[in-house]
Amino acid sequence: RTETAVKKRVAIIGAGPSGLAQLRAFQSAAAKGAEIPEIVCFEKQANWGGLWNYTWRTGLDEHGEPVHGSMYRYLWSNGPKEGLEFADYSFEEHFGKQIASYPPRAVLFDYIQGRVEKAGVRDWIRFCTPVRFVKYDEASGKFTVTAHDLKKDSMYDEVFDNVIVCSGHFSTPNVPEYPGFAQFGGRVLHAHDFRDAMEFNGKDILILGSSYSAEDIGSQCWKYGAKSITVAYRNAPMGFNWPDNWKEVPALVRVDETTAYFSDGTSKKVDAIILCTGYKHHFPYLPDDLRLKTANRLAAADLYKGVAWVHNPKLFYVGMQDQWFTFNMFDAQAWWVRDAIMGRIEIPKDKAVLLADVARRVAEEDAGADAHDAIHYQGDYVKELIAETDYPSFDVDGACEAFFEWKEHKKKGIMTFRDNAYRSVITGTMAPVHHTPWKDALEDSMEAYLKN
Ligand code: FAD
Ligand code: NA7
Repeated sequence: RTETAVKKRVAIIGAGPSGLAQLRAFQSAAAKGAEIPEIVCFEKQANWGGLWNYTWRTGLDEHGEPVHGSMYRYLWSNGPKEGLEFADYSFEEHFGKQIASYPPRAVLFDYIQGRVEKAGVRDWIRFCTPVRFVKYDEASGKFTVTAHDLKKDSMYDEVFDNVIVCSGHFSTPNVPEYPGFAQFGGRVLHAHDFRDAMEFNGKDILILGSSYSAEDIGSQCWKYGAKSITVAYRNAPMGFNWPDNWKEVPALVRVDETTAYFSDGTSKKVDAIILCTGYKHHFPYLPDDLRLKTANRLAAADLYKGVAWVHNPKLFYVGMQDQWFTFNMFDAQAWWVRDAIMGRIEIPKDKAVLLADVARRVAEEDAGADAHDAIHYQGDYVKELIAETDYPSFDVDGACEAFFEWKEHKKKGIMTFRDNAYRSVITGTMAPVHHTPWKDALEDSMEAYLKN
C-alpha cells in the first residue's frame, strides 16, 4: 500500500479563529518535519475569519444559508489584545510595530489572516461548503461527512478518521419572547442581527441582557448618538458608571405598541428593542450521538480536556467554552487536538476517566467566587494544555494581569476603558496609547487605527 493510502484523514468544520488555529497547528508540525494527516477544512462562508469576517447581511445569505456573522460595524475588541495575542505570531511581527490595545474588527481580522497566510494553509480549505451531516460508523471506526458545494450546488460524502468541530457558538441567537412583542410598533431584533449603530441615532432604545453584547451594543448606540439607552436586566445590573442618558432597570414584564413596562412598576416609551440575550450551541449537522449539549460556561459539558468528545474521542470540539481567553486558548486546544490525533498524546481508553476529568473541571469552575477566579481558572486551563504540546509557552499569568487591569479600567470608566494600554506578554513591549479616545473615534478603518 502506498503512503497516502494509510494516511489518516481529518475533517475540520469551520475556518474561524478556532479552525484556523487547527490548520496552523498541523502546518507547524509539518514544517518541523512531521508526517501529518491529510486535512480538509469545510467552511460555509466565502472567506475565512469566522465572526471576524464582517457581513452586512442578516437572516439568510445569498445561498439561503443562515448568516453566520454576529459582528457589527464599529466593533472594537472588547478586551485588551494583550490577552489574546498568538504566542507564535505577535502583533509586532504582523504590523511591523506595536499597536494600541483595543483594535477594531478590521485590524484583528487582518492579524488573524496574517498568520495563516504566512503558514500557507488556504488551499486546505473548501470555501462555500457547509457541512450538512456527520455520521459515525462503529464497524469501520470512521466518520462520513456530507458536505454541500454551494457553487456547484452539489452534495457529496467523504470519509474521515477524525472530525474537529470548529463552527463557533455565538451565531445562533437565543431569542426570548415577552408579552406584547407582536404588538410593538418599533423594531425588535437580536444582537445577532445588529449591524450599524447609526440606525438608532436619535432614538430611545431598550436593551435586554446584562452581559457583553448588552454593554457593547448599548455603548455603540450611545457613541453614535442614540437619544437614550434603557437596559433591563433579568438577574443583576451591570452596574457600571453609565452616562446620563443610560439607565439600568429590572426585568421587562411586557410591552405595548410604544412602551415597555418593568418589574419595579416603571415604564419607558421606546423606539426599538435589542435582545442581547445570548446565543445557543447549535449543531444542526450533528446526530444525537455526536452532538455537544452544553451551557455557555468555562467547563463545557462532555469534553475531556475541554476538547475531546467523551462519548467518542475521535471527535473533537475547539472553542466551545465561554471565553475570557480566545485566540491563544484556541491555539492551546488546537495543538493538543493535533497531538492527540497524531498519537503524541494518549487519550485514556476508560470512559469513566474521561467523565471524571469533566466532572473535576465543572466542580473547579463552580468553586470559583467571581470573575477574578474565572480568569485564573481559564488561564490555568490554557497553561495545562500548552504544557503538553510544543505550542510556545508564554506568560499566561501576565495575560491574566492584563484582564484584571481591564476589569478595573471598565469600573473606572465604561466609555474610557479602551483608551488604556497594556504590555505584550509575547514581546514585552508596551502598547502605545491610542491617538484618539474611543468615544471620539467614529471611523473604524484599519488605516485610521494604525495612524499612531
Ligand atoms: P467563529 O468565529 O464563529 O467561526 C466559526 C466558523 O465556522 C465560521 O466561519 C462559520 O462560517 C463556520 N461554520 C459554521 N457552521 C458550519 C458548517 N455547518 N459547515 C462549515 N462551516 C461552518 N473575541 C475576542 O477575543 N475579542 C472580541 O472583541 C470579541 N468580540 C466578539 C463580539 C461578538 C459580537 C461576538 C459574537 C463574539 C466576539 N468574540 C470576541 C468571541 C468570538 O467567539 C471569538 O473571537 C472567535 O470568533 C471564535 O472563533 P471560532 O472559530 O470558535 O468561531
Ligand atoms: P451572554 O454572555 O451569554 O449573555 C446573555 C445575557 O442575556 C445574560 O445577561 C442573560 O441574563 C441574558 N438573558 C438570557 N435570556 C434572557 C431572557 N429570557 N430575558 C432577559 N435576559 C436574558 O451573551 P452575549 O451576547 O452578551 O455575549 C456573547 C459573546 O459575544 C461574548 O463572548 C462577547 O465577546 C460577545 P442573565 O445574566 O443570565 O440574567
